[in-house]
Amino acid sequence: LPPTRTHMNAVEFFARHLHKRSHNSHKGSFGDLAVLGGAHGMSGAPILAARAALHSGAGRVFVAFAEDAPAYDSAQPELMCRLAADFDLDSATLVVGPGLGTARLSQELLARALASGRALLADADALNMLAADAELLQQLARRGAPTVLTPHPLEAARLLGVTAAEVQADRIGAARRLAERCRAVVVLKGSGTVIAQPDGAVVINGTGNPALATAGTGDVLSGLCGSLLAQGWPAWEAALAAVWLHGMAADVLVTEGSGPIGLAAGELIPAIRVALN
Ligand code: NPW
Ligand code: AMP
Ligand code: MG
Repeated sequence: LPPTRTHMNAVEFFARHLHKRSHNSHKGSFGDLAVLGGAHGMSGAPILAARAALHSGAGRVFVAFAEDAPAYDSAQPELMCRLAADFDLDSATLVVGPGLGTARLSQELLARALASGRALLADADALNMLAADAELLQQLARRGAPTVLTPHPLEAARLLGVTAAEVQADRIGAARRLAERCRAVVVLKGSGTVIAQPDGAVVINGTGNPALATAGTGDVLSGLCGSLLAQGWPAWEAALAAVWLHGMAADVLVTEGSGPIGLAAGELIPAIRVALN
């Protein structure tokens, strides 16, 4: 197996992969992203992901709600809100899962999303539905387009058919197994997030802190990573960059802001924007 890297040289990495915006670029130059989520009572999750995507540079960001689509997000009217059933899933890079629920309608949406030829990030309830349906999991592994999975330890455990304690006992092994089985880049979240490729390459992220242990931070990460995919970053580099930036934003907020207690996930978004710029 390739060696495990415990950190990356961020300055060198971003100098290589983050390109200056050309003078004549336009919104079409930075990709379209759609976040599919938001079953009844969980609209906040895809909105957080979409806001994170907007502020990390995607050209156009849609929120495709499974249910209860609002006309617009009054705090972020730049986002375009749609009902997922009416959305052309081949028209954008996709983040699937934040607050999506696992009902029949959501399963159908996930199957449609997996069939799209666009880059796709699966998180949260998309991972829970994949864990419960071998056919969907096969469909995932057969995808031709770039695919990223962002499980937390319990979501990874459901996918692997083990307990969260077993995942935590061998985080590198669990991330590698999932990446190999799903033929996708896997981001196993939690303190010391592990990013793994199907060929066994692994990086352990060095940024981030327990201020992130609050609802919605995973949704922000999925939107950020999806935004980089929409802007044309390859899956591996998008995952490494997103995890590093997300953790760095939390580190800056804790050391230069108001300390580790009480961070709200949405506060990460302007800090991610600053870190990226
Ligand atoms: P415990 O408590 O230790 O037994 P679930 P979810 C474990 C949406 N959201 N290390 C831990 O288990 C999401 O997008 C909506 C170890 C924890 O209790 C999903 O669609 C929001 N264990 C849906 O809700 C904001 C860890 O997993 C359990 C771990 C359900 O997602 C919130 C939770 O897992 C949320 O994002 C770690 N590092 N991390 C909104 N504003 O609309 C997690 N665990 O049962 O899959 O529930 O992650 O909350
Ligand atoms: P989720 O559980 O999907 O909301 O994702 C939580 C996010 O917060 C992931 O990016 C985790 O890696 C991060 N996170 C949670 N707890 C910690 C911690 N103690 N240290 C560093 N990152 C954390
Ligand atoms: Mg989550």
